[in-house]
Amino acid sequence: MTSLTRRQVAAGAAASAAALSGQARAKAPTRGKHVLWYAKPAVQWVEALPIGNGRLGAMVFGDPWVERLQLNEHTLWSGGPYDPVNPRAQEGLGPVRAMIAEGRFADAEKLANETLVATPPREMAYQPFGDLTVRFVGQQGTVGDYRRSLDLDDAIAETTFVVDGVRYRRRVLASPVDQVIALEITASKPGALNLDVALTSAQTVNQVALEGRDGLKVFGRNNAEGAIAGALTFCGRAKVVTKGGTVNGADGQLSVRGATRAVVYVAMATSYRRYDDVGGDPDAITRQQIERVAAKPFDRVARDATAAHRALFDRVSLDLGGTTDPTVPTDQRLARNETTDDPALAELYFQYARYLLIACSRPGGQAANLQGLWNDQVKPPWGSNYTININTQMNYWPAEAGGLAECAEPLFALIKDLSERGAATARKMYGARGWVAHHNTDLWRGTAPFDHAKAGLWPTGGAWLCLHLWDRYDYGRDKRFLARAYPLMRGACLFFLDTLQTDAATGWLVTSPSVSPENRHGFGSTLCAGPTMDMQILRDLFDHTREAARILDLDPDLRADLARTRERLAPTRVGAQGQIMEWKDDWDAVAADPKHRHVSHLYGLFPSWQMDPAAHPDLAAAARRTLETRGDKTTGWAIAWRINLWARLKDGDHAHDVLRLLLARERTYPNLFDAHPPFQIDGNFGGAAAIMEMLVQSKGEILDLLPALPAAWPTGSLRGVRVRNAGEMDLSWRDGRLESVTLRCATSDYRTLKCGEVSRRIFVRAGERVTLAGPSLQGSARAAA
Ligand code: FUC
Repeated sequence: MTSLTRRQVAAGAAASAAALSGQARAKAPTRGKHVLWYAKPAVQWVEALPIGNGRLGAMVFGDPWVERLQLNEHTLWSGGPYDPVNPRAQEGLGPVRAMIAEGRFADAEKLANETLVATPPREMAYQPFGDLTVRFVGQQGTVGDYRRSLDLDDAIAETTFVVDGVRYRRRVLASPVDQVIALEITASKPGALNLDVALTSAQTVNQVALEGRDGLKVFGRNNAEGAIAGALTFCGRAKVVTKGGTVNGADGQLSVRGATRAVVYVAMATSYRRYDDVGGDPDAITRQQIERVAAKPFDRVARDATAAHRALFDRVSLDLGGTTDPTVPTDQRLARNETTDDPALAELYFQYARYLLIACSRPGGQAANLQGLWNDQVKPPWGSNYTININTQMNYWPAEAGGLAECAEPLFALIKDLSERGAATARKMYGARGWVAHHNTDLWRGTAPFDHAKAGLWPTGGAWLCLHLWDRYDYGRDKRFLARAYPLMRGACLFFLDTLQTDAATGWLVTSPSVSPENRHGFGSTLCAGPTMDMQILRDLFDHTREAARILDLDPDLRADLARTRERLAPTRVGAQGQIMEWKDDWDAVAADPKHRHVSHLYGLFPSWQMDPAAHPDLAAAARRTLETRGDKTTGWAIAWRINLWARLKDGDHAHDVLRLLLARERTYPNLFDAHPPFQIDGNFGGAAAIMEMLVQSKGEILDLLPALPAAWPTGSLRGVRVRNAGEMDLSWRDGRLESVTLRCATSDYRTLKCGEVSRRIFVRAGERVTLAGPSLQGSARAAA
């Protein structure tokens, strides 16, 4: 039994954690296998457990004497509506382009910093909302039987322990149904709960007020960011509902005495409505939410929240053949995985990413930022913003295949906003039609080049995001969605039709100014014309937009224009070292950092199919060379990208080796958050996508089964995975060979199933379920789905 004395707690949570570690084994989990659990309270933020409903989030610490819920609300960012376009942009653009064409890259960068980079240069930052603190007063004695867990199936964080023979239990959830965070505290002995409850803000301008006997309210204004004043108001409310005992408010906190059960509900909102509208009424919103939920029994609140979560979460299951030792806490499993491979931990990591995406990105809410929706710092790393030169895109890599298409809705809403704000940027900066977004954006949808030219002056961020619109269509084949997405894709194309430059030496069309994110090419800058990645992104954008226009029977002239322009884009080429050339010229050998974390020029291999080994073995071989040179040891998200790339190269064992780098303490925190370091959630999502990519890849009508199955996962199954052309698949394998595959489709069409050298083309009717057996893909049991 783990134990913790009152005095140790008084010495601080750090001491309590230390006291618990290394003790005899704590209580084993009793529920399903999708559980993160710990034998000690969280001390560091990256030990706390995340819950979220797509709008509200909390990190749960689980200290026995002082529970802390660090709170977030997805629209609480610093600053307000602003236009970051540099007023000197049109004056600087021509000279910067000319300097790049002349090879005067450092001069171009200097001038670009003065004339093209955003004013102010920094985007706004995602903010913490505050804390809910619950102090257990007057408790004495030793803590025993301590356990803190997060059940991914139920979406409930739980802390249990025993003091003086009384069992205490806390359950915390974020309800997408009732739009609150709820903390339930129970004691096994009637009347044993004595609690002080406080609600605080993390913003500078705030006030706390009591509301009646059992309510608290915190309200204020969001922080300014540099010269941009805070334009948002916010309001948070807490309400306590008890069984037994009394509740009273004094000195800005609520006191619960002698209760057997207490439930604290927290509602939070800001006045944000849109990037140009801050007229919401958070006071009215939170009042209504809190009054409504307080009238509902907690058990129903919990049941409804879990049901809403499971409606998404239960769609996909994965079994990699490992077993979970229920006596080993998750942080210890992570440590052990460094020496002994734990397939069940990869499984947990996969499902955790799906849990996180559901928790931080739901229809109607904001897209997942660099930290999803969990952030405790007013100056978070990189503003906890949307970095759209890889990170935001990676957040959504597992959405489609992972059965969470709805969770990508906030991304599509973000792209829509960017297309509106980015149209002004295209016009003012470039004198161009269409829209553009550079490498970063924020709640206010800034689309100018942020930070500094060497990272920010990259015009293809919005174009890359459009791949996700196409993917949504390609997976779901919903023409209404395509009709919604098409204007955004079209606008992205128009910008490039107006701004592509002709390379004097080759006649190719190139982007300029641009960068290959964020790598210096060895000639004094990152600035360049026509980096390989841009050309690859534009090839996809043009192809998908043409195909969308064809399906929707629109814009024949534009289609022809895109086809002509595409043929003139600078090609992806193989350089002197047998590598994919990162730039238009063969500069890789003189690049400043040959091990750079970004592998932008391999976009063509993943997520794109432009270097598909089956269709372009020469390019795939060169991509392998590039990957070998870059190396596998890098930051969290960059490791996750590499796993996907190795999977596309069909090297399952190498992909698995790299996955093990991700699933180690250097790149994963105790709460299984990805460590860039610091925490950045993209690696979680990229890692999950890679696990699926190792097991099934779908391209057009081709479904490649077990394309990169590592020897470490000889037996297992993946059920409910989504494939392109409106398909859903279950597959199982044994001793490294396919056992069976079942396909259910919502469209009637041919599908080619491939497994190693075997391939079989079958017609699957909409609503039908087809099962094929074994690695030879024989038989075809058909039934109504
Ligand atoms: C890009 C990356 C960094 C980091 C940041 C948020 O700039 O190069 O590694 O992930 O985004």
